[in-house]
Amino acid sequence: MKPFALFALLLLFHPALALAKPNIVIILADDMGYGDLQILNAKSKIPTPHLDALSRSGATFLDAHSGSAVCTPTRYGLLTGRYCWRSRLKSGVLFPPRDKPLIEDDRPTIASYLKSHGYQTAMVGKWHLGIGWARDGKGKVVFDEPFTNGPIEKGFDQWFGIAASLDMVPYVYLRDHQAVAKCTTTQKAIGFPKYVRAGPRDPAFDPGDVLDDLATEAATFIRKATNPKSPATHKPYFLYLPLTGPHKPVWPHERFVGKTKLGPYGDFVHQVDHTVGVVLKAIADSGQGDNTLVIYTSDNGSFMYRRKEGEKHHLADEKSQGYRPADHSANHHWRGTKADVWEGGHRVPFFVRWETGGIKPGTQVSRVTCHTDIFATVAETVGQPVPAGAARDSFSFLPAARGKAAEKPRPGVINHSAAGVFAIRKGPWKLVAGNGSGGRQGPRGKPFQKPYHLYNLAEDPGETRNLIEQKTQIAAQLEAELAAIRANH
Ligand SMILES: [Ca+2]
Repeated sequence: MKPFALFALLLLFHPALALAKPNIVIILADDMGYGDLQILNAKSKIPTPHLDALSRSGATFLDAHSGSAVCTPTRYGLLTGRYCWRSRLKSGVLFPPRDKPLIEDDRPTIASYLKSHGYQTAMVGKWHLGIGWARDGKGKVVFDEPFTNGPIEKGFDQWFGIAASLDMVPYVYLRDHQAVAKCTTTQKAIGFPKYVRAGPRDPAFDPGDVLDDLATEAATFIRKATNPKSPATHKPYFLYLPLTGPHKPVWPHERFVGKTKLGPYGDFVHQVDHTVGVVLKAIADSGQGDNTLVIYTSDNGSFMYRRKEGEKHHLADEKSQGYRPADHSANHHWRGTKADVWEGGHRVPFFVRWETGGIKPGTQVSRVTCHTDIFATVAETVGQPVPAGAARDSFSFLPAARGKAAEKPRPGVINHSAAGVFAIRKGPWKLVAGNGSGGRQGPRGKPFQKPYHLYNLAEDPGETRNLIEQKTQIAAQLEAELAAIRANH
């Protein structure tokens, strides 16, 4: 045999040699705030050792943003590299089973892209992008029958998880194209913290077990995908792991209850950290951890409010959905909360680790980044181009994670609130094209209603001094760029 042919054969059959492309793991927490993590908020009393260690072992993006301040649109933007406000969903989230699948039929996703480049692709966790449920003769959704147009149709070889948020129907696990059990009971509505809506439920489904079940499923997938005896092992893997917490229901497993002094929410954040630790251990145990790109982030800010002295708060009454700043600042010093166009709505934890990819431990990145950028980053990681017309709002942050300057500046990052208020970020400047939060904090205001807001986040991170009257030229430039990005389909 000629030496070249022998080398080619070795590449084919020797997993360590053939695995030039890295494994890719994206872990997306649900509603975890920037201030929930000790590595980002030194005053936080919630132990988050696994996430703190992940941050230290790679690049920490200090100015990263979810594509939206709520669940569904962020997930659309992350998976497609395209802002969700370009889709049919202009505000709010999908509600199952009413709403039809959101990702357009021919739209590439990170999963379909990686599958086309030879990856094993798995999703474990919360979908919340709509499912094509089966319907009876009267058009009523039947959760027990096989469904279509879920994660499998969007590029995942396999899926285990839940349809939408953990406080939404149906309360049953779904695997690939079918529920794992029948919903033979009805869940009654429960108030905060264990908030759930009423609806169909598998009697064996326990919200307190979900984070553990997702961790077990993810670890099992990683073990199988990297098993040297498996015929698929020569393929790298992609795991998308959207966790269900610390979103409501705030329902920590009993072994975490009381582990922090910050009530159920603190205990639940601590459990999310533990859950990530289980998955990181599986990655390390696979022996392929160094060549695994791990991205950890959250889909929007925390829903916990700031309480003033004298107001009800979570430590005095766990039914209260807010902390006094002296106890905990779930969204750190950022203004507002989940759903808002203010920083608290979408400034999120963002850690990127890839040791053999040249990302050095302890790297801190100040570049403004958005979840939509993950698609182009993944493409650069794999070394293959983004398909024509795909991921139009995606700009690779891999050079920044490697501590290098980008070849060209990123266009402004668009922030979008639950009610559809736009903002644009460029350098230190943020223009809000509306007259309020567009979310939960008052005044809520309306999209494109004046007076607009302009802030210099370098000098005023808390968005307290509106400079719209003083800096008219900067405001006009940002307004023009926002209009150009929105018009450029
Ligand atoms: Ca969320």
